[in-house]
Amino acid sequence: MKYLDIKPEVKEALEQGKAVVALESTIIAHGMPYPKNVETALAVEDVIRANGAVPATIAIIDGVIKVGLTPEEIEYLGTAKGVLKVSRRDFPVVMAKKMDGATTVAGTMMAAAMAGIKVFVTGGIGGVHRGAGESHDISADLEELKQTNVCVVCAGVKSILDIPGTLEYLETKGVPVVTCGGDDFPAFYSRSSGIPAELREDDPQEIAAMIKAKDEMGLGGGVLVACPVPEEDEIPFEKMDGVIKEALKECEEQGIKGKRITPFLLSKVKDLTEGASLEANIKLVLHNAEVGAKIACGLAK
Ligand code: PSU
Ligand code: MN
Repeated sequence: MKYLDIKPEVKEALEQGKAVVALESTIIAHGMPYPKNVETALAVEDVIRANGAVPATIAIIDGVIKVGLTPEEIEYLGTAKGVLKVSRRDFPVVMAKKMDGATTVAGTMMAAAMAGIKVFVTGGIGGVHRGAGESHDISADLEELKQTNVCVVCAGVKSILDIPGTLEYLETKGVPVVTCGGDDFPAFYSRSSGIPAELREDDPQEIAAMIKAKDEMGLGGGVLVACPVPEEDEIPFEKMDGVIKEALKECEEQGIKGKRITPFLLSKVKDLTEGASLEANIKLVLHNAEVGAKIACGLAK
């Protein structure tokens, strides 16, 4: 496919049935300030390699989906202006107009599936927004998890969203949700969202076995693995609560709508916590990378 360019190292690993882990680029272009964004992206790739898998960071450059970026391309994305946030509905225009794009969870899942990558590591996914009953604001990430066969490893869902609503939606769509390393479904910065996990499995090999069983049954769609942030890096739920209420209030006051809502809330939270959230964010992604690489190795066996 002329829109897909798989880096030689990644292509070779896939052909040989080796473990490959996809990584997203929204976190580089929109999620963290320079130079932490580039440093983190490279450090995450190192963790994937140290755990026996090949990293494939995914983004769109000049209207081509790059599966596996060079360090120079990561640096470019981390500094370039005007990089679009690309979810499923944005691909056609970005390809046709040969634009640059950072892929969301939904966008990265699509690209990973096209390349034949089964595991994808990120920080947090989008979900059902608070007040979605009125606004119908439900992230395309959830629909993608329903239809695209990729395992997404994250640190749960930020409480800028309606977390119970997000879990209900995933259940309705038939998406298996596994918590790895804690009794409760995690809330990104905080180890617990207050909602007990329906399914806890701490062994990445067992998670790989579930994914294999799902594939052997011919069930489509993804799997969501949620790993609580390491204890020493967490920001307690109560502490984040005030920050998130403030961010939601400003979002409403400023009349932010559509695809701009999530980036607005994320950057507000970052400002209000004065950098503490950034450190937690980096640590949780590195942790997810370790779990994701182990699952990918389990699948490659
Ligand atoms: N939530 C986070 N961090 C993120 C995102 C969400 O905690 O970086 C980004 C991801 O790229 C996700 C996207 O796929 O936001 C969801 O945006 P929306 O709500 O507009 O679908
Ligand atoms: Mn939305």
